[in-house]
Amino acid sequence: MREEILRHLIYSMGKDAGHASVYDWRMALSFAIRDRIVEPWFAATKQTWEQGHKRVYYLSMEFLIGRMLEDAAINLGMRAACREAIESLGQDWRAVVEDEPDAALGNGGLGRLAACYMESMATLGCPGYGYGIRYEHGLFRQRFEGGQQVETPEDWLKQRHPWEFERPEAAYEIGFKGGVETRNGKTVWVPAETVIAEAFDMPVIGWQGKWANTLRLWSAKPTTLFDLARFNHGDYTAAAEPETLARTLSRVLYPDDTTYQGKELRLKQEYFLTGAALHDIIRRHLAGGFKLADLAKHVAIQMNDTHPAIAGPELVRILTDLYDMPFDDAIATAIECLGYTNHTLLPEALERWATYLMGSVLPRHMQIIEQIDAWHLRTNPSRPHYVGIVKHHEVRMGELAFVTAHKVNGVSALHTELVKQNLFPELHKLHPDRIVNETNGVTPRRWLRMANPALSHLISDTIGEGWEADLDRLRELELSIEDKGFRDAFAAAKRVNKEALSNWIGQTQGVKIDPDALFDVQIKRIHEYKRQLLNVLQTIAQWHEIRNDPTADWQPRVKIFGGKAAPGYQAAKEIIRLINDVAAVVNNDPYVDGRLKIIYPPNYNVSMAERLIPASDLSEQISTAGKEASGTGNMKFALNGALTIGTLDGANVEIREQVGPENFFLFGLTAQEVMKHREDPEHARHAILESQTLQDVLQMIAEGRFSPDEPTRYHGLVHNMWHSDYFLVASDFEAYRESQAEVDKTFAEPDKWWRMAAMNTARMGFFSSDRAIRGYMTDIWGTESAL
Ligand code: 26V
Repeated sequence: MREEILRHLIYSMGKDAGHASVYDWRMALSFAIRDRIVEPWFAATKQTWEQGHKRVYYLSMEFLIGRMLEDAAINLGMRAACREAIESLGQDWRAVVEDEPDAALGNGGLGRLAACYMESMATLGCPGYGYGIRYEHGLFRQRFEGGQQVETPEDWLKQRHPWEFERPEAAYEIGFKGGVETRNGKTVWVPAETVIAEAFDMPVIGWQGKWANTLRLWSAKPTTLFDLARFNHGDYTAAAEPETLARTLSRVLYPDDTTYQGKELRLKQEYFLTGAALHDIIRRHLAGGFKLADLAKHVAIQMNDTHPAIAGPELVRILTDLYDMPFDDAIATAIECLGYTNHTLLPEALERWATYLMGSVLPRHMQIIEQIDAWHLRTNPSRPHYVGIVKHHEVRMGELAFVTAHKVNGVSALHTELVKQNLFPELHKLHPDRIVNETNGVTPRRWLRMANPALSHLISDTIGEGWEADLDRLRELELSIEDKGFRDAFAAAKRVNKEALSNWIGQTQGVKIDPDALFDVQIKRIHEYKRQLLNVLQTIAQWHEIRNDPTADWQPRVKIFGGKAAPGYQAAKEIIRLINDVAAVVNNDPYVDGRLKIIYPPNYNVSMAERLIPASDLSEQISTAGKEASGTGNMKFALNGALTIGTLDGANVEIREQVGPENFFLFGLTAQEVMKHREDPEHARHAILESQTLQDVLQMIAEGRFSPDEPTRYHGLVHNMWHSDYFLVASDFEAYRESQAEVDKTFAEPDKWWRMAAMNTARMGFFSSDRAIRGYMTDIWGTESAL
């Protein structure tokens, strides 16, 4: 490795060791690692062609990848060798690894899941491609100014990106707008605008380098470079206009996963991804010498939420308009190929496009959507009149995806039931076998082996190697849990991680924290339904109690928050500010004397999660029941030996089943009780009146105790608590507080705590993304491993 790094430093970077920066070293190391990926990558591609394996295509507007260097090194089994080599060259390993910017091409859970699934498909030898957009700017960077979120553009492509290969030969023209004509009896869409989708490929290497797949990201380019006539006239800005316009399509990721907004650019991005992907899929299929009638035998296409749901109409359009297949055969083929994963029930996040917009941007697709809707009604005459794809001048993308897919899946057992009962009850009745459950999973390579070396070594020492690809084997740890030596080692591994985190927080936040304190962590996008507010209200209550009895024996705690708010989501931004305001008061309160600290490092991302999760004692999974489709952070924490305080929501339900109810801090209303509670318009007032503590907390906020410079700052928030409280923070407050008290009590009994923590790790095997992908392969894709 040393030789190869030096070779790349000189010949790929054009630097000699004496003048190389950390960036140069990182590039040289990345290229040296990349060289080892190329061979298995070619081999996998070749085998897929030769053996005619069925291919899976995962279409997603988001891939939240994070850093790639260390992950690739781990999967190739060469992290230690890389580290030795780089250190022998006088460089600091962590500094080199951490020089890499996160590839943040996603908002949160849905995008990170796509990245975990790509890694598991490669690990399992499931021949597959991810298709996405090569956003020039990923998710915005977050700073705090006076406690408030400020967004700045993210710039991950400013430096060279060593993990991608540009493929100028893989390019397709993508059209928009224009009209539909009939020529020689054939329907022809004549677009008014076109752009080129150019492919950039990233290899995705599986565990032990046995298989590699491709993540193909599309970048938008103009069909005509610039207007030469205008340029020659000296009008340089106008000459570059077509270029600027085209590039807009892959310029930035939409940063809002909260509320659906019917923005034309977003619809264009969605079709840009989907159109390019489908052309590529069809080209590859035909190049293999297969017939279009056999498409579904060779191709499975998964739609990650409805964002690529134009795939149904697009496939029908290609098959009918371009290849003369009769409509009924085309729709049958499309349905056979397509699967649709639903990731949210929140009505405000469900996509609906105004028919005038769809008709203007994609006129031919609009016709086909109407045709599909009519066909569905014709073939399902009992369909109620109020059900359909096009209703009230809107195209409902969920219904479209449902009708054009042979399988629709939810992402946890509870969520899937709610998809059946609440989201698509009528369609479910018409197609009772279509909805299936595929509970989410996370890749143990990144989220345990890579992020938590201390615990990984302990696991390998205890049960031997190989658990990374066979996570159910963690159960073997149970045999050691009664062994005091093992529990001490488990606690020691956590302690190492907590010390590292304390140092990092000291350096970056300038706050000193005690590694012996209980580390209580809530990291995720800021959403009202995720109830960071509940957490901060309980924190205030805790602070108040300490102040009232400063000499009592309080369990020291560090409350850590992380997460971004969508730029336009005012309520979420207010919660961020409140957390920071409370932190400023609590962290400097002499009465508290360091026993309660609130830390909110800005710009939470995948890399920060990798730091925080292995160092956590308590995982906050406290959403209003029925609102969190699954959660995946919850899985990463429990796998790393944090205990969960949580509601019966999403995958929490299954985590609790797996680890055992005695190893989980459960509180709060159930999904059914939540619905019942909402029937009482005064539920919040009643709940607040029943809790003196909550009244006190709200009173302090309203009086400006945390915003002395502007006492009225949170009047709106407090008013909303009394009069609306849609997410039932008040109704769950006392239960949450009691549960937190139970946490403190348990943490004070290390013997009990570490038994519970180790049980969590031992029983989390089910939540490997390998298990999830196996489920997709058998239930939805009909594919087998090529290994
Ligand atoms: C919706 C929209 C609306 C249109 C504009 C852009 C945009 C981007 C994303 C979304 C959907 C967000 C849905 C989502 O991330 N769901 C999360 O999916 C996770 C993986 O299944 C799951 O664990 C989380 O519970 C769920 O909130």
